[in-house]
Amino acid sequence: MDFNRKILTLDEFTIQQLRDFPKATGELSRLLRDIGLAAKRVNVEVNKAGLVDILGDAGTINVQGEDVKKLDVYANNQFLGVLRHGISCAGLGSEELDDIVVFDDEISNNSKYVIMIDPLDGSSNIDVNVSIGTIFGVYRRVTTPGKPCDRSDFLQRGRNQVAAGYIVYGSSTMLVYATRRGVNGFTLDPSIGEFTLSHPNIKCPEKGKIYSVNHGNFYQYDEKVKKYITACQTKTKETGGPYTQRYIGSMVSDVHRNLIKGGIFMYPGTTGKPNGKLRLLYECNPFAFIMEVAGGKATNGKERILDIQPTELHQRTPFFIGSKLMMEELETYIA
Ligand code: P6P
Repeated sequence: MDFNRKILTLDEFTIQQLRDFPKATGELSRLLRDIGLAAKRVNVEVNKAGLVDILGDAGTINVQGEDVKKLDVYANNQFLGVLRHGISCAGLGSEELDDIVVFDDEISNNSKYVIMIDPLDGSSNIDVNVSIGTIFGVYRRVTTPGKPCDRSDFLQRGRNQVAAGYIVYGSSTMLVYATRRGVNGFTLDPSIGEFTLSHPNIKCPEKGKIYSVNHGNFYQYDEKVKKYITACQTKTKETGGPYTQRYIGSMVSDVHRNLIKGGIFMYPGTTGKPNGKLRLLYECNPFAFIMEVAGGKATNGKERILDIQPTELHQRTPFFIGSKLMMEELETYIA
């Protein structure tokens, strides 16, 4: 019997990874499987969002001051519920919650990890059927297991992440996650209800021809950023172009596309929002970790995203991420 089937489920893959680390406790593998379970539940609702009355505002305003859509709330509760009842997570920080949630029970207090999550990013696109996603980062806690986790466990530099990933609820539903050993993508097979390995060992092409930015803010960007964007628009065959502009306003989809095909995604600071719009801890850090493992780069325009010491759970940062050589060209404009 062929025991080396190529089509591995997420569970089989994470367990197989354990074989390479016999001393591993399996906690991280269980954590990733828990996330996969919650993602499958969210996927069901996202897929039928157009059919049932789950659209529309939940009537509340989240910490971002944005209308909360019911699907945001549902997604947050799914991940919160699965992780709280799992055995691999001591607590969680979420875009949808003002403060961290400490899973203060004996098993959770002995867990090694905490999670930062954006349960449903791009939710403003829900009503118009544009792909949306979940983004998460896994940190080893700095406080001593055995006691409840605290805020210091969450305000860590992104380079401390042990794993990070995202789910894109699109034409197909994919879960992509990275550890320091590599980036792997799993596509949900609805016929068996399992994420199956479809994109092993993802590497971001060193060069691409896609640049992603909201041109609507162009005149609010720093002059050096404007110069780079203009350079992207005037690339020729001789200078590595021509480039194409792709931006759907859903970060998970935009960055996923550029990770696979090569490209650069930018959400710069503007005169109105000098720190940009995107959140460091649960949007930028996870993607920066994934992109670096895949061979790309991610900065705030001045320093490596993963080196930034956070001071607040919901702090924003300007964000530039993508193919190594494109990021290095950007740096010649904005250094
Ligand atoms: P803008 C979605 O609301 C989001 O947080 C990201 O997914 C996306 O990249 C960005 O905002 C889009 O923002 O200002 O260009 O509409």
